Formats: sequence, structure tokens, C-alpha cells
Amino acid sequence: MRNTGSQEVLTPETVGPALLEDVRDVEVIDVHTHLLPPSHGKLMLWGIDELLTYHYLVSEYFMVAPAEITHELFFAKTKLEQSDLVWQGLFVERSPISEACQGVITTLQRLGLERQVADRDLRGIRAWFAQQSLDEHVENIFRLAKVRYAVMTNIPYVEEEAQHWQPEAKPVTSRLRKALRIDNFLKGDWASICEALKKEGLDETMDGAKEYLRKWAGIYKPEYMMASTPHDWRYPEPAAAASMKPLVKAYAGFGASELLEEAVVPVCEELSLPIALKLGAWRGMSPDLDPCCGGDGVASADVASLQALCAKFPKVKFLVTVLSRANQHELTVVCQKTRNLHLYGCWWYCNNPSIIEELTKMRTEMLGTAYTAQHSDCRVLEQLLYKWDHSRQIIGEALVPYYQRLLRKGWRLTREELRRDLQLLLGGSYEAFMAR
Ligand code: RAT
Ligand code: ZN
Repeated sequence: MRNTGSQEVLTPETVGPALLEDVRDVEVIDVHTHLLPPSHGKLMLWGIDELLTYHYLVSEYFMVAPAEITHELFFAKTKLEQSDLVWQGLFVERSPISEACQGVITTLQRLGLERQVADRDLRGIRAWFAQQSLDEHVENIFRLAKVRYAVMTNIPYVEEEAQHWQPEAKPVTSRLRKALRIDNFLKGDWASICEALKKEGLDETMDGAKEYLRKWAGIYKPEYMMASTPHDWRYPEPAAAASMKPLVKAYAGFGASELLEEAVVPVCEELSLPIALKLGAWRGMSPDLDPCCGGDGVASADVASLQALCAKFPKVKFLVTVLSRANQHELTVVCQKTRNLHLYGCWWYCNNPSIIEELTKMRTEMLGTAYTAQHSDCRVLEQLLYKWDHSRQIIGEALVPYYQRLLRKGWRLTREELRRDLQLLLGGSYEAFMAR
């Protein structure tokens, strides 16, 4: 009888099917999402109308929308009307073959809504979602997606969000962990930092900024501080910003490098918090799409700046992902050489099957299992289903040849060891890096 237990010794023939089965089963950690708990009311996005108005789909819809549907007209409509238009344009009038469209179909299939999908029955789909009880539904989705926990993105200077944390923090399911997002610091946006300080009754000084970070770290108890940097982010900042005339400087306040060095890094050192960076988003490239968060593009980032930052602060741990495919190889090399840096996920425009496959292969070749192969970046709860289903399949298929090659050389590998490796790639290496 074939031994299918954890001590089963795999062969070049059996490793492929075993890997594809195990990669579907492994419980993952989702290190970056935009999910929020049910206690945060309308900020927690879920259901078919949120799925259909995901910014990837709205952007795609505008490529085929009738000319008379202007951006203004579309965004003035209700969520339901917007979702009707996207459904009609992308799912009824043509086949939904893009990754974002396929994602909706995978999600509905996983929820057992095949018949409604086959009939293009959007009403029926809506009716199914309307029957769900929210807390149970959240748990059900995490269980079906086999996600142990996901890290949220918590932005303290967005009032709508902050009100759920103070004066009293609302309950958060143990499936969600926190991350303190501080884009305005990495942007060097002193004016918006001052606004936030004012609201909190803190001094508009570097000490005030540090106190602000400490305060919100105390409220969230985050996994890490995080920021997506401007597309032209440089560290250290070009001399021009540093050598501003004193008066101009007093008005402009502190620059991004100063804020990093004098506020973010010291507080992270003090609290032993890693800094997660996302490099290469070109914000507001297409402002017409900003209302749905779809206006951003991609730009090649300066990976040397990241390397300089990690080298300058060896006691701080950094996590990183980049948006541009063009940066990926360079970044992988930097990650291999930099002990305080951990690579995670195929971000946003890289979260497509062809690119996930390519990145997984390249990263495995250079980093072995010492990276985190994926994060979902979900904004809508049920997206956990498709983002993880799709990624598991592609990552699994990308890895098979590496194991086959190894086993052909006579390497002895048990099923348990294979599962261990998959766990490392889908959350274990992240936890090990964080705990180190
Ligand atoms: O993927 C997204 O939804 C983007 O709009 C961004 O939010 C990005 O993931 C980010 O975290 O900045
Ligand atoms: Zn994100």
C-alpha cells in the first residue's frame, strides 16, 4: 500500500501531485491586506457589490464602458448601480477572462454559487449574500481560504478609521492583526503630519511626531509599521531638499529622510517594530479613477535606496515588496545580501498568474525558502478565496520542477519535509524573520 502519511518518502514521480495537494491545504499567513473587522461597520468591505466594484474591475470597466458613462456619472451612482454596470460590461457582454474577473468567478464558485453564475443571475447572488450572518461569514471565509490570520492596514490619521480605536478600541477577530500605516512620514508630508498632531493635541515638532507614533503603536499593538513610498522615493534624500534655505525649510518642515531617521526608526528601535515598505506605486497617475482607489500606476523604484536604508539601520528589520516587474531581480539580490530585510508577496500589478510564476521561480532560485511567496492585498473579504486559490496553484506549479530535480539527484524528501517548506514560503519564513 502507498504510504501517504507524513513519513512518505517522495519520488520524482510522486512529488508533483503531493506538492499540488499540500499547497492547497497549507494554512497561510496573509501579511498584508486592507480587511477590517465587522465592528468597523461600513469600513469592512464584503459581498458581491464590493467584489464587483473592486478598483481593478472598475478600471477595467472603463476600457469598455459606453462613452456617455463618464467617470463623474459613474461615481455619482450608488454602489448597486455601479456594480450592475460592471457586471453588464465585463461579465455579460464579454467573457470574464482577466485575472480580476476570474477572481469573482472563482470566489462565487467556492461559495457554491455556480448555478447563479451560469445563469448570470446577479440578483440571486445578491440574495445569497444578504442571508449571511456577518461574524459567521467572516470565520467561514477564513476557514475556506485556509488563512490562519491576515494583517490589516490601519491608518491612524484617517478619522473614519481612528474613531473605531479611540477612546475605546472596538473588538477585532483574532483572524486579524494590525499594522500601523504611516505613508505621510515616508512621503515627507509634514503638513499632513502636523494636522494629525494637532488633532491629538501633540506638539508640531519631531518629538510630537515620535509621541504620535508611540501612541498609535500602543493602541494597535501592530505587527509592523508600514508605508508605500512615493514612486520617486530616495534615501537619503537628494541634497537639494537637505540644503534648503532655513526659512524655506521652516515652512516646508521635515523631509522624508529626516522623519525616517529621527522619528520612525528611533520609535521602531525602541518598540522592536519592523518597517514594511512597498516601493513603486505611482500615486494619482489617472486621477479620474481616484474615487475607487484605481488611479495609481507603477514606476520603477530605486532599490539602492532600500539597500542604503537597511545598511544604515542594521538593528531595524525591514520587510519589502516592489510593484514594478523591472525591479524584481535587483531586489531579490539585495534581499539575499541583507540580513535585516525580508521579501514578501507579488504586489498588486504583479499579482497576476504569469508574473507570480516568474517571480516564484526567480526567488526560489536565489532565496530558497527564505521569503514569503505571497500576500493577498485583499480589500474585500471574499477576495481571500480567489487570491489564495489562484496563488497556491501557481506557486505550487512553479515549485514542482525544483523538487523533481532535487529528487532525481537522490535527495531523500518526506512528505512532512515538503509540507514544512510550503509552510515556510506561505507564512513560516515571515514569522521566523519577525521572531529572530
Ligand atoms: O492593491 C490595492 O488595493 C492598492 O490600491 C493599494 O492599496 C496598495 O495595495 C497599498 O497598500 O498601497
Ligand atoms: Zn495594499
